[in-house]
Amino acid sequence: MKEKKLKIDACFSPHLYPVYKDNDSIVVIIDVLRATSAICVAFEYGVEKMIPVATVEEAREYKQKGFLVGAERNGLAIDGFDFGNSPFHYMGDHVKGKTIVLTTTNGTQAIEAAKGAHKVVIGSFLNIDALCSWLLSQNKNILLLCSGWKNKFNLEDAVFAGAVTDKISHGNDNYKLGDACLALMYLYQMAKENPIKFLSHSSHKERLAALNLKEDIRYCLTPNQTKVIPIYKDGALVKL
Ligand code: 3SL
Repeated sequence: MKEKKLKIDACFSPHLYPVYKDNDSIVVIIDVLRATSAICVAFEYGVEKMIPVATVEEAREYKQKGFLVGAERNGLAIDGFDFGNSPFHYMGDHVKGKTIVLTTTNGTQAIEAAKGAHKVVIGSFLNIDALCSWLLSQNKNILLLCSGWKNKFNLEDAVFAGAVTDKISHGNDNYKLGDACLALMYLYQMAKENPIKFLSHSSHKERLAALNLKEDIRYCLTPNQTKVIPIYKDGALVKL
């Protein structure tokens, strides 16, 4: 008898997550520009725990209780908090051993949507190879959840989901690819020669470039800066 294949699929926005969700998939949260990149950097620099929250109000309550808090909306750090959403804000000894609360426009919304899943992990170009090796070792269905922009499709998360699909399925026919991640894999194959150029007209890249965040973009698109894989457990992200 033929062995049943594992599934890998992609979901274009948190809003669509209820359509794709099942009880058995590992969900990879993707917000390449910039939340999941910033989270990977924070763990690389030794943060102990990150508490993702969906709203600025919740973030403010944590701040009032004395927590360190990162808060971003529409690409801008919000006044009165300790960090924004740039990976560079989380580089250095100041995050080591700390618990940091984080709210962002899209990334923490995707975590919120998926938090009841079997396992929820954080993906970015910065940890892509470590993430793919770990996913392969788990022998489970995979759902790539793109944070998008305010529940709409975005190109950079789509390209990353395509890259993960490509790496996982290359020479490996244990996985059955859903149409969404098949489409994103073809997209990645067009983008991979020069992802920065491919994304040059994408809405979020233009938005961040207008905010003078070109260095953030370049860094967030640089593969394999870390081997850490943040995982969601008991209401917080911790290092796997
Ligand atoms: O929405 C998010 O989570 C952010 O990554 C958006 S931004 O890169 O800070 O604009």
